[in-house]
Amino acid sequence: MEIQLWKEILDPYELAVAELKVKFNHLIKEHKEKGLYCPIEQVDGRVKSISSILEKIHRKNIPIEAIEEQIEDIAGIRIICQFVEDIYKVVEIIEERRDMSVKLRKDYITNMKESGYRSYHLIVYYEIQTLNGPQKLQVEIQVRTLAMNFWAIIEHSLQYKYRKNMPEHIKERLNGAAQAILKLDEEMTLVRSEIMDAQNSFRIKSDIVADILNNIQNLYKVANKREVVKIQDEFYRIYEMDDIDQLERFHKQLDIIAEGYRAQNL
Ligand code: 0O2
Repeated sequence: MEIQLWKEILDPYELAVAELKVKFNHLIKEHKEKGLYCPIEQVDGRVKSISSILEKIHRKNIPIEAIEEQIEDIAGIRIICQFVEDIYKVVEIIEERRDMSVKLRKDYITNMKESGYRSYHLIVYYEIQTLNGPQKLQVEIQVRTLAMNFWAIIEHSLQYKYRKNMPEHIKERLNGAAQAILKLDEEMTLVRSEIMDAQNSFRIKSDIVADILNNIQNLYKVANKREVVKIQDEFYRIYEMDDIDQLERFHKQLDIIAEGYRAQNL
């Protein structure tokens, strides 16, 4: 097939990948802004390379006119989560969305592949708008944990290096690593609530600190400079105590002081 024709086929998939990355990243942003834990840690996407499509056509004996119907992963989105539980939450979110519909699910988490590969795959239909009108495309969404992703990336490069002839001792090592990843994800699940608490307190603390610094900066415009320097020193003292209750108390007092100045300047 001519390069120009490949471009015509692949361009809409580029658009689908770009749109979906924006949408899933926006979901992360919305969670953050509402102070909610987001089951999505990171989003990535790609359009399958022509050589990889050709390899699949050859391997699966796909007629050239059936590429778009039979190759379901021309557009690929990868969603990375922190915990295994988050994967199922993400699947639920995708199932409830109105801008895509699920065609197929493959749960390689409960049914680990022989290679040791684990991930949840969804094939969805997603519609894009082009000059020629709407076009419904298939997109593969892979959902996996950070640990599963680490394993899959390494194994994928080794598969590429060795093609079909991966040495037995490397296969064994990869299998051992896959078991270790399984154990790691299980261990992480056991401390999930602790980790989420820690991440939550970190977020609360940085929001309070940002608010305090903003208030101090505004005070410089309206209050006596020596007074503000004293407040600033008090903030550093409390900050170093690493006590969130004290920081919250200081935050409230500073709000009252700032409010007083605002009222005076009306
Ligand atoms: P790339 O480079 O990621 O695009 P097939 O693609 O024929 O092997 P099928 O039934 O079409 O199989 O889909 P399947 O098994 O769900 O796999 C699709 C994609 O999942 C693969 O795309 C990989 O990205 C990933 N995957 C599946 N099995 C493995 C595995 O054992 N190891 C790793 N690292 N990834 C895997 P492609 O086409 O291989 O390539």
